[in-house]
Amino acid sequence: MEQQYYPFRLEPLNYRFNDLEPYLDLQTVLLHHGNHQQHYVDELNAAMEFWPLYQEWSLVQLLRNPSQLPLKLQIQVRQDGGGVFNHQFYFDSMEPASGQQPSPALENLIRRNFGTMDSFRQQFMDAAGRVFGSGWVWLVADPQGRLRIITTKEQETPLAMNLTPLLNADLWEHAYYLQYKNHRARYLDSWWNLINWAQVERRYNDRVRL
Ligand code: MN3
Repeated sequence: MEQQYYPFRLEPLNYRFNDLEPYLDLQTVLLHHGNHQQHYVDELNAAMEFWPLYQEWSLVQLLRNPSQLPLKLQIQVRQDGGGVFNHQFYFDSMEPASGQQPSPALENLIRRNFGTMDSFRQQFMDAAGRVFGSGWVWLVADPQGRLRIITTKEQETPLAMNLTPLLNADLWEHAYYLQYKNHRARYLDSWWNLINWAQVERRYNDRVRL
């Protein structure tokens, strides 16, 4: 993700709204990007408008250093800044399904950390299943380059935890309810087909520059 600064804007998708079908349908993607993500952008801009001192900070910088912000702004950055970052990261983590697989290098990395690809997938899905209410499941790298699976509540991000996000899945009901109703696990099984593994690998290799 490029560094982004106030005033923030809704980043366009790298694909057409119906390109993720049949795994994510047109209506779901349209609503999620055009309404939900746009809402976070608007709310963040509305909050930042009153804090010229922090308008020079990039979105990542704001999210990495919440304790340096005034309390009122801190809360809004966590909610709306987190919402902007998490959604953009999510949409950037997907691509139209074409049977893409992790490269041998990425697969080795995943095997070193989780045993097998199947075990990684199982652990990721189990973690997602344990999230009660709204939140996110993430693959992250710690400062030593080790991979971990974590979950966050609401719009919290791994950035404030000194972790580098590599992949995330939105577990809020709006991410899947139109198409999958209450079947979160079925949505995640479908979503797995859309993972942009090259992007995940790029993020891992770029992490020192974030
Ligand atoms: Mn969402």
